[in-house]
Amino acid sequence: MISLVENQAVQAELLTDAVKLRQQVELIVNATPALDLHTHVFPPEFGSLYLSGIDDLVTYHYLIAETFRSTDLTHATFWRMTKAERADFIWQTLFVENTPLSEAARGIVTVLTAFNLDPRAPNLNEARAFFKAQKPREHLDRVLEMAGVSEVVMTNDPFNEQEAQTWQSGSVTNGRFQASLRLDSLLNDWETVAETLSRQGFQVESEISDQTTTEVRRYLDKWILLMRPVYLAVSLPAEFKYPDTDKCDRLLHEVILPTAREHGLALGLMIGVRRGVNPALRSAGDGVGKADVTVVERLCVENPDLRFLATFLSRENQYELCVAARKFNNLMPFGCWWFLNNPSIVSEITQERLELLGPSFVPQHSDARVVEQLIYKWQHSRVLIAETLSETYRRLLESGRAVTPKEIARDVARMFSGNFRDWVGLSRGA
Ligand code: RAT
Ligand code: ZN
Repeated sequence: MISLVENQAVQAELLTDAVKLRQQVELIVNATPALDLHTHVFPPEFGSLYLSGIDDLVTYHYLIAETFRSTDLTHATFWRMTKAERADFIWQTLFVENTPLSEAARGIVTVLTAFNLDPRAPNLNEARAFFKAQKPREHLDRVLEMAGVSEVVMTNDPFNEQEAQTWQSGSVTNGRFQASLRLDSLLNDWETVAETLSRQGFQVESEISDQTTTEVRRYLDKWILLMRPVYLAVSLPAEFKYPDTDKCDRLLHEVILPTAREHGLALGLMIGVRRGVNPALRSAGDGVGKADVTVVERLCVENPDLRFLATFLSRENQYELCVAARKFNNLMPFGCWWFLNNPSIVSEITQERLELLGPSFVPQHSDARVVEQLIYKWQHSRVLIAETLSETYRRLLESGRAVTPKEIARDVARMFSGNFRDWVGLSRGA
């Protein structure tokens, strides 16, 4: 990363020239470390959950969905292939027979270029050899450095057996990987969870009795102690209502909100997914739906002592989320989630948020699953955030208020990490 000019006089200089202003914004955005508040990456101690290298990159579920738009291959045949065969097939389809124009495909090109690998290669041999030669821990350090990411927040599911075993083995030590306790199974698939909890010796029933809520609470307390999450998180369907009359609502009211309160944990809400729209695509088969932003307003008004992080999947919900955040200072909008993480939409959402909220939001998270994705997701986002921010400062300059490099650095640091750290009570050590 480029180091910032430390000189006090330069830091305090008023940037009255639009070209110089833009250069400074780019420099500062590129040099400011980001705390990535929502990812699906794991450090190497999680064994096969640590995803890295060309086969994991090319078989990203975003690219699997795109591949089926350019092939006649059946889903069943594709799923019968090994991971390496799938990667070869996707490479051939999206990168050799077609031009990698989509954002997820361009991301692969950015990663290959970052490691001096040929993005026009006829096959994956060179890339495979390169990634195979890397030592996981050193490679991870290098990737985080290249991505300009100081810390990442994982998505941690205690109902995933492999993950649970790693936590229980006591081998989780990597300080740059923070945990977030994911509640999807609990809130969206209660019947399965009730069976699992019973097997683990918790006295729960399918019906949500007082004993059941006490036991679920005991389960969560145990995992909070083990994982030390920086927040609780859940993704919710587009149809999510609050309040409601279903089991999800009872668990939310009687277990999740009290747990967040008593542990002083923020609750992350990711709303608007429609799971399994096309089951034949498996993990690539989820879709989007327009949700109701007033659910978040109600959660905020009823729980003024709790802090909520929120992101919506539908483009149509973004403006309403900004307006809700203007009304509730216990609501922190974050990121351009999943199908929104495309240049045109990231620019639009970032501008909308700056106009309505100033610097009081978190512009981006990566949602990376494979560590090297951090490189492209942050590189692409930084370009867009710098552009939008420059334009915002330029308008301010036109109105008669120039900014200094010091002020820009303060704003960017706030958006890239400070807002989140303050929200969840993470120290500013990194
Ligand atoms: O963006 C993604 O990778 C999605 O598959 C989901 O993981 C989503 O981000 C989620 O956290 O549910
Ligand atoms: Zn995610």
